[in-house]
Amino acid sequence: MLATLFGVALAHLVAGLTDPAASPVLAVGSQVIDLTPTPMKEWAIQQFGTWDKPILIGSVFAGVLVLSAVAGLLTLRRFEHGAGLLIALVGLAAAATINRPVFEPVDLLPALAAAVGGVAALFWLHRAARPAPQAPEDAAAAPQHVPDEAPRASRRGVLVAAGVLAAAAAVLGGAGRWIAQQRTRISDVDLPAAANPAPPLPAGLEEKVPGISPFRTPNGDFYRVDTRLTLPVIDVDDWTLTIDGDVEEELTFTFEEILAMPMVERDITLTCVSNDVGGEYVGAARWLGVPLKDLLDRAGVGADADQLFSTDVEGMTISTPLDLATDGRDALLAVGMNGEPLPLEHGFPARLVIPGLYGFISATKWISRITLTTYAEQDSYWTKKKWATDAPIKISSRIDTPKSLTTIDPGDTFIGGVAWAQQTGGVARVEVRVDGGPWTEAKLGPDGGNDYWRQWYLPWQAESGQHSLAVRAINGDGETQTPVRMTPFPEGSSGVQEIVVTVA
Ligand SMILES: Nc1nc2c(c(=O)[nH]1)N[C@H]1C(S)=C(S)[C@@H](COP(=O)(O)O)O[C@H]1N2
Ligand SMILES: [Mo]
Repeated sequence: MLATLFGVALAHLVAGLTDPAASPVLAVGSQVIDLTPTPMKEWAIQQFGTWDKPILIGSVFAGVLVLSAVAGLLTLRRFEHGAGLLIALVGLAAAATINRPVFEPVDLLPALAAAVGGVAALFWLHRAARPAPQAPEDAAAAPQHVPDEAPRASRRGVLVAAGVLAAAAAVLGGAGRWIAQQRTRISDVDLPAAANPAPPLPAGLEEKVPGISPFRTPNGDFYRVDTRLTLPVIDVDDWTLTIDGDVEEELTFTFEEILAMPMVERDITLTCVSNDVGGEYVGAARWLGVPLKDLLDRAGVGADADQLFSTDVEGMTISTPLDLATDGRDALLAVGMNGEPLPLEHGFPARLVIPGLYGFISATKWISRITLTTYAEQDSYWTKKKWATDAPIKISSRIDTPKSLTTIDPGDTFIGGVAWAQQTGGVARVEVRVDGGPWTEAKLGPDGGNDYWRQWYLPWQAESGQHSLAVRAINGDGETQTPVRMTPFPEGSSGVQEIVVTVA
């Protein structure tokens, strides 16, 4: 197990220098993600939330360690057998690496490092664990008699070797991570000012209503959803965005060329199709970017396309209905988020942000290509997995405070939260229902525009006992959030959030 740990850590270091996603455990983990059936993936997201990835990586690691223990036992009989099993494990990781959408031969270096490092460490441990060698005559004369000192000496040897390997593994693994992070130089990026800025965002309700989501989500708190287990390494000097397919002229932009285009600033709420009623996968930010229309107009969209098929730097694909992306809404190629370059987690150096559509059909991070094509011709990652291709964000509302299943003090308090209804006139009204009574109109927070969420609150005199609280929103077109429950798959959850709190 130690030998494996060492091999994996050495590989992680090498991956930090080549491509972090080619680190063996992560390559296998990504393969597992891609092979997991959608219902099971949704189940994992519901169960583990944002812990889904650490749990996945932990499980792959645990499996590898169990097999490594078997390799260790085999080594007791014959070194070659244990080493063979380790190499087979590395072979699996290499296969997963080759199977990635973007594969280059250098991506096999981490696996090679894992094999060499793992087997060398195993050999070393194996030797350390062997009884001290006897003089040839002794060994021949009394093979069954092992001197007392020998096992003790070897135990000490194993402990020392184990300690050295564990320490080396920690240093190598940590170094790999650090190197990978250093290679993307986000701080070197200077964002231009917006030619078309957004008005100042009014102060939110967070001062008044403790526990409510802040009107603007800080970048560090913004939810993250993607299929990646590692963040890509991006060199902005090498990064380009290509627009191709059914266009009059195929175009490729450098990051510098993108930054030189006129920028707009927009306040837009982003949410995930996997967000369950009352869930955390929603955030609101001020985005700086180039209108998607400007880029498409330059390339000249052909007559046949009905799909924007975008590809990220790793080959991940996302499809967007062309008619919706170009119907006049503020679809952006964003480079800035809340006054900073996009954080690496959120798509540095550029991503799409399209109001009114769930992120899985609109918000391609680390984007590198936009292909104008048709749904008949090309299926994106989630289309292949039978998720909807046309998925407008449903009218939604969430209770932030009080928290479900908590106990609060009796007396004057607030029920509060956020609601969103993009591309449908925004949130016109929010209503709260206490203990199944009548729907009562809540007070709305400041207006951040129709594509932005709205904070809301209702003063509440909490009396001792158990209470159920429900919320629903009504959009600018007068449409009320449906009470009909739907699961996130295949086109987003629906239903009214109802929570229970105890007042004592
Ligand atoms: N390259 C890439 N972009 C992606 C994804 C992904 O897996 N890969 N996930 C999408 C999904 S499902 C959502 S909800 C949003 C989330 O964006 P965020 O992580 O910045 O909140 O990104 C979208 N863009
Ligand atoms: Mo999503």
